[in-house]
Amino acid sequence: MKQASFAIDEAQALVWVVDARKGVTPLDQELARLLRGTGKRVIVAANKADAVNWESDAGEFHAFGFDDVFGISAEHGNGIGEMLDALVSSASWKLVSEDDSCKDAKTQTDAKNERRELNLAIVGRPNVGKSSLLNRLLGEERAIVSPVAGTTRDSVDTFLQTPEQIFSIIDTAGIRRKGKTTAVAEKLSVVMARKSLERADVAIVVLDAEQGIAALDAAIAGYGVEAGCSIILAVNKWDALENKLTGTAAAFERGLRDQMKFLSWASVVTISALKGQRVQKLLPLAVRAGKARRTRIATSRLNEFFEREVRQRAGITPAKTHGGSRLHVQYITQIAVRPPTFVIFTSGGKAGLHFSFLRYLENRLREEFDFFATPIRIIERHKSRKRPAARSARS
Ligand SMILES: Nc1nc2c(ncn2[C@@H]2O[C@H](COP(=O)(O)OP(=O)(O)OP(=O)(O)O)[C@@H](O)[C@H]2O)c(=O)[nH]1
Ligand SMILES: [Mg+2]
Repeated sequence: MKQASFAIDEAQALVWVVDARKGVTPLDQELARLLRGTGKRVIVAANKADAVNWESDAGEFHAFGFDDVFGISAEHGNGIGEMLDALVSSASWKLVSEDDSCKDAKTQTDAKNERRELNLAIVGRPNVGKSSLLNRLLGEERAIVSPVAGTTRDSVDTFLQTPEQIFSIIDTAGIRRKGKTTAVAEKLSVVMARKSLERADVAIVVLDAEQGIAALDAAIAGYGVEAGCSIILAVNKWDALENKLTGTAAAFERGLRDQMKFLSWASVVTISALKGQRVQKLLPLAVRAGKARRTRIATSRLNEFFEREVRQRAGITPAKTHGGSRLHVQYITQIAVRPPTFVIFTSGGKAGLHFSFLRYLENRLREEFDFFATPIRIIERHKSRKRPAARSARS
């Protein structure tokens, strides 16, 4: 203990390793008090988190009141990157108090922003104008750093620097049609899109206004969501639509949103890569969407929001009553960024938050914290009352 206290004195920040499988023990509570007393920044590393639930396993350790809690597996390496990110990104090495924690989170985002480039993927089915759009973006900005060959032979990353941000833009390679049927080319375009999306923060999904929205567009956009990308829907070839009236764009957008209901939160812009119309809107939107995607909300703020917007509102119930017992929400915490991922801890009743409840919560989270054009994930973590027995059965 003497050695430990010497190490604590010397340290700028403390990484406190707890056992995720055991959960919170009385000794942990004791230690938490001690560590809080040092006034130093404490990062809680909940080790041995299980392979599937490694993020949410850490959740109960939020109860200590430290802002940074990460589920990690020292053995498999899960979660370590996120934890190190948090460790090095903070400019202030003090214990974050309830009031300034949100300000700190914002500073963290800003500091990261300056250093990290934003990975943009331009995806879409064949011939919608992806390459034309990239060329137009580069032409408008006139600030190309250098084109660099991508990791695969098929796509090329281009770096673009604006005063605000460095972008790495992937133009998803087209498939040469020669000898290939349209059906094959379309299938391949999905494969290529998925490859680009894997590395992207923000996806610009290019659509063809002339041809209208196809099932393939929704499939590609869906993979973007699955990959956790922020989504901007760029309705291209707007110049080619004849007889446009004032309401045409709004009507098109309505139809588009109707066909892609799962993307109600995505940003939509009508553009012409050929003529350059509104192309200049894309990068600022991407910056905003990228920022939203890595926003971290302090647990204290989240629960204040939850109390005010969910718990106190009449008529909002998390789930149906089950055998006379009701599901209770204990608290909510954000366990990851890129994209923002939340865990809701529930107890009693039967696990399974209602779909409409989750939707309401997602919408309110979006409004409250400006999660612009980014997917949000919400995970339920249900605790039966007899937790220790369930746990030991697993190990
Ligand atoms: N009218 C009009 N035509 C466009 C626009 N953007 C692209 N095109 C045309 O659409 C065709 C395909 O453009 P590309 O930029 O090669 O499309 P792509 O998505 O990169 O195609 P692949 O790489 O083969 O999948 C070309 O003939 C372009 O001139 C636009 O805004 N308006
Ligand atoms: Mg192309």
